[in-house]
Formats: sequence, C-alpha cells, structure tokens
Amino acid sequence: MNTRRRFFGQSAAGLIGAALVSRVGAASLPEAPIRTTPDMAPPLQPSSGRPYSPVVTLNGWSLPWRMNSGWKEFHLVAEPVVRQIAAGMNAHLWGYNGQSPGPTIEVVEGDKVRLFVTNKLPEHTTIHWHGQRLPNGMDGVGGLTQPHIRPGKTFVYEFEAKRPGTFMYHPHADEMVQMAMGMMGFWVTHPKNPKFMPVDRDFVFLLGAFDIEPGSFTPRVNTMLDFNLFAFNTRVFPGIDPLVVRRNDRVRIRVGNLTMTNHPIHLHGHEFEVTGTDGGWTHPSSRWPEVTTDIGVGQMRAIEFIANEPGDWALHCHKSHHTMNAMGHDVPTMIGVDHRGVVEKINRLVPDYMVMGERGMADMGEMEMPLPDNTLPMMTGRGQYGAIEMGGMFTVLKVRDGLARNDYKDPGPYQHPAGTVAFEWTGQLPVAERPAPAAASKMSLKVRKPPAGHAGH
Ligand SMILES: [Cu+2]
Repeated sequence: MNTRRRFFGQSAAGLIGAALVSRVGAASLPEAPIRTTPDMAPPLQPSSGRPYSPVVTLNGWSLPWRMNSGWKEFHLVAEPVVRQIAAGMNAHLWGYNGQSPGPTIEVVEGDKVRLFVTNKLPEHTTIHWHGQRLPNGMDGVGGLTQPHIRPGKTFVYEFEAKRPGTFMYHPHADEMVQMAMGMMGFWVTHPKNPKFMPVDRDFVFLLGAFDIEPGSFTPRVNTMLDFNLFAFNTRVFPGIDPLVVRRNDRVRIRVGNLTMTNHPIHLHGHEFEVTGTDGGWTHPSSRWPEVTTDIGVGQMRAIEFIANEPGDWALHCHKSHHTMNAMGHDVPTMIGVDHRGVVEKINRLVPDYMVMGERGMADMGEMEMPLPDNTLPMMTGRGQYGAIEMGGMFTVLKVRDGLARNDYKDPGPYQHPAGTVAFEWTGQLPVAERPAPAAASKMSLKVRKPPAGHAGH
C-alpha cells in the first residue's frame, strides 16, 4: 500500500515536471530552488537589482530570484514537505520549495515583481500577498479575485512592490486546512533609500501553531484553538536558532502572526520600540518603550533596540503554555497530592510510570521518561546551569563583544563576569512566625475533585 502510494506520488510529480517543461519551455520559467535543512541560511546578499541589506530568516532562508527585462522573478512551488520541528520530531506538512514556512521573499520598494506559483499539492490553492498594495486581481483570494490554481498548474502574479515594510504570504483557498498544514511565508520590501532606518541585524520569523498528537506526523487540521505546538518558523525550542548579535548592534526583529491567537512577545534585558506594523513604519513620535509587544492574529510587528547588554537573554511568548511542547497537557493538577505507596503499586503494572507534578512540573524538565516516537518533551532544553524547562515559542538573544559583522554562529553559553550570577545565601535565616495551619485546610489538600466534563454522566 505504502509502496504503491509512493509510486503514484512520484509518477504524478514526474508528470507535473514534464508538463511544465513542455508547455512553458525550460528557459522561460525561473528555477524553483528547494531547501531541505531546517537551519538558518546566511543572509542572501543581492546579486542583481537594487541594493539592500538582507534579512536573516530564523531557521529559514530567502528565495533567490532572476532579473528578466526589469522584472524580479521568483518561483514558488506549493508542495508537501517534511519539516523537522526539533531534533527528534518530523512533521508532514504542506509548504513551499521544500520547507514550511516557505522561503522569505525580499524585494526593494518600486521593484516590479513577477511570482510564478506551481501547485504540487493534492488540492487547489492560491497565494495571498498579505499587506501589499496591488491590483485587485493579484490579491490571491480564490474564487473572489482569481480562479483557483489546480494541482499541476502554474499561475503568475505580477505587481509593483509599492510600500516598504513587513509582509507575509499564505493561501486564500481552503485556508483553514492549508494554514494548519504549515503554508505560510515572510515577505520584506526594503526601502529604496538604503539609508532609511538602517540596522545592523534584521531577523524575521512567523508565529505558527500546530496540533500534532505525540507519535503522529500530520497536524489535526480541524483544531480551532487547542494547539499543542507553538513555533517560531515552524520550529520549537530547543530546535530554534538563537538570535546572535554584536554588542551595540542596532537590531530589528520582525514577527508575523499566522496562528489563531495573539502572542505577547517578550524580550529580556532590553527595552525596544515598535518601529513597524502591518501598515508600515511607525512615526518616531508615536513610539514608546516596551519589553513585551502583543502581536494579534494576522498582524506583523517590527521591533528595534540597541543590544548593549551582553549575555544570553530569553526571547519568548509570554503565554506560558506556548513555551511548552506536545506532551501531556491534559493531566490533572497533582500539587499537594500525597502519592506515597501508590507509585509502587502502579509500577507493578506500568514499569515506566513516573509521578508527575506533585511538587510542581519542574521534574518534567529534568526527567527522562520514555516518549512515544516522533514527539518532544513538554519542557526541554539545557543551559550551562541545568534544564531550561521551555519548549515552543522560546529562543535566546545572544549579545556578544567582538563578533564579525556577518557572524551568526552560536557563540555558546555566556561567560558571566565574576560576581554577576545569582547565588545561594548561606548565612543565617530569620525565623518566620506564622499562624498554625487550621486542621480543615490540611484535609482539603487531600481531596481531589473529579475532573470537569461530563464523561461520567
Ligand atoms: Cu504565544
């Protein structure tokens, strides 16, 4: 069955390729480069067209183009992909050019852009260029502004990139399914004037959410809100690259939200300003300092700051469930419940059973319980001082002295100057006077109410 399906899949792909070559002619369609690794590609320096300072796509890449009689031409291929979510877990998704999210498109204000979109999905699709000023018929809303792109077909989009700023692309056809399957990408239109709001490092990533059962590979596409993997560019911590910057660099981080909820993105150690939104660059007089910015559904934000504090600084969504991975969210709270005697009995039946959560959940970050295949621990990642106990939308801003201009290599853990790390107090503790606990409250700790829901009725 499996072999047969793969055989048909390959034949179909081969036929699509052959059809493209014969109809359009190999020379007239730009190449569609694909990328198979989940790591960050170095910034794509422009080799033709107007100059600009390229962005860095976290765990991603920018799509090469060709110039053709004044048009900047790109070729996107919508197709099934395998994305490594983090080491130990692969997801079967839909994306573009070998990855989810698809490659970042970088153009310059005023560029005439031509995008070839080939559909290698099993169903029709379109691409909506989120936030762009363009002719209505190029807006990519299937049925409304264009016919759908049927499987095997290639469509052409043409428009001028009028407004500099931060954009996204995603399907506007069977949108719920196709976005749940990972179809999305980033778009940056650089300003024509390279001296406009220059920065030293310019990072981009999309917020994504998936519902993938431990042990399975394909997202549940009908999930409305209860996702179990929250991702930066379809990677979860510790699979997410750090943001490596030189001390005193001016840093821009652009974030787009293509999930079904808002994400308060929080940076440690620095204040930033929101310098760009969906609508363009904010006026300097409208900016105020923040350490958390809430990014609503369908919104984009560009934040900027001077990275003048060396160290390993957390950058994460402040919804704490969004910094956890897929395992076991549906477990009762056991804090304060006395397990003594129970574990031994359960172990006779289930040797791998471990007590979870009677002293909080921190044990989860330290323990090594056998996991189902193809899933990740809920709380994971290790730092120089132990378990970091994070997953999902979490990464590290690494600010270092002495890096080269284009050096994005992970410099390893921060070496703290002597006397600058929180330390244990070993002196005398004052005796705290507390009222004696009431007998009734001791009783109530032992009571566990049945879980909410109506299963037992
Ligand atoms: Cu979040």
